[in-house]
Amino acid sequence: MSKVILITGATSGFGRAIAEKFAKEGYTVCITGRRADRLYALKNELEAKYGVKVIALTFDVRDSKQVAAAMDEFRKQTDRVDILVNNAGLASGLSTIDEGNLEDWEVMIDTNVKGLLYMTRQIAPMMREQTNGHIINIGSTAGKSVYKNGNVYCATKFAVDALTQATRIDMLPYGIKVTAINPGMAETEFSLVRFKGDEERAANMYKGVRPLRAEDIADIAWYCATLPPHVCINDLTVTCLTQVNSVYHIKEAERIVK
Ligand code: NDP
Ligand code: 8X3
Repeated sequence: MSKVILITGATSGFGRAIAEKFAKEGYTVCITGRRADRLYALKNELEAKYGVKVIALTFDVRDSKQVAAAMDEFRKQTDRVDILVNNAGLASGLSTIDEGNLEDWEVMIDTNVKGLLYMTRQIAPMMREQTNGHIINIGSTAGKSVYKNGNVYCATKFAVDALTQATRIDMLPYGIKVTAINPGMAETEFSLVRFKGDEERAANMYKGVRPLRAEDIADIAWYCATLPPHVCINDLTVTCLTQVNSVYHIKEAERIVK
């Protein structure tokens, strides 16, 4: 029987790349997100390309009832789960606290923190029953150090860091691995979403930089997921070559090359 991975936010960016990587390696892949058209296009593509089973579930991670209904459907389609990747997330806006937009705050907190919790609450008991499984939370360098105007987004990623540590403690007796992958700058739809569709502003973020690609994160997730049973990466921070942390990076042109 093939192994099963469940990925939130698989309609673009890291989640999509992780779905492709694990499908290619023969996993049954459960892809989720709100955009049904993209989800079903990806399901068809992966099934045709790799001959694996793909379960597509359309729901909003912010809604605990939708999450519960989708996970009921997931359990109808498979009786096990090997990996949960809590990836769905976003930044919305970039401003100082005193000028922050309350709706942006709600969206980030509800998606990045509460969505991750709702999913974990549904899937951790399955893993506990199996006494086996791996939860991979996508954090961020923004969850390690705070940057100017990053306030609430950073706070949600600090929360992901805390919840990853807490989940590892709670799941320890059951042999469940819990890993945080904390990427730095990566060119996905992240900035387009943060800047609400402003393509020029989004593209500007990566001007003169060679950022991480979604496929880099997929390869790292694969590495973390395929270590021997007794080995667990707890926390992994990864940036492109010219980034130190969420505060400091240089442009490619500033790099000294012989
Ligand atoms: P993308 O915008 O490309 O992908 C985000 C994914 O999350 C989409 O599939 C989107 O699907 C899904 N999503 C967002 N909101 C919801 C929701 N309410 N319910 C269900 N799914 C949702 O960005 P990335 O791939 O870059 O982001 C993935 C994760 O990586 C996020 O947690 C982000 O914070 C984190 N990250 C990103 C970095 C970067 O620089 N790109 C660096 C560090 C961390 P849909 O819209 O269809 O619902
Ligand atoms: C995304 C990376 O630096 O834009 O988490 O916050 S950053």
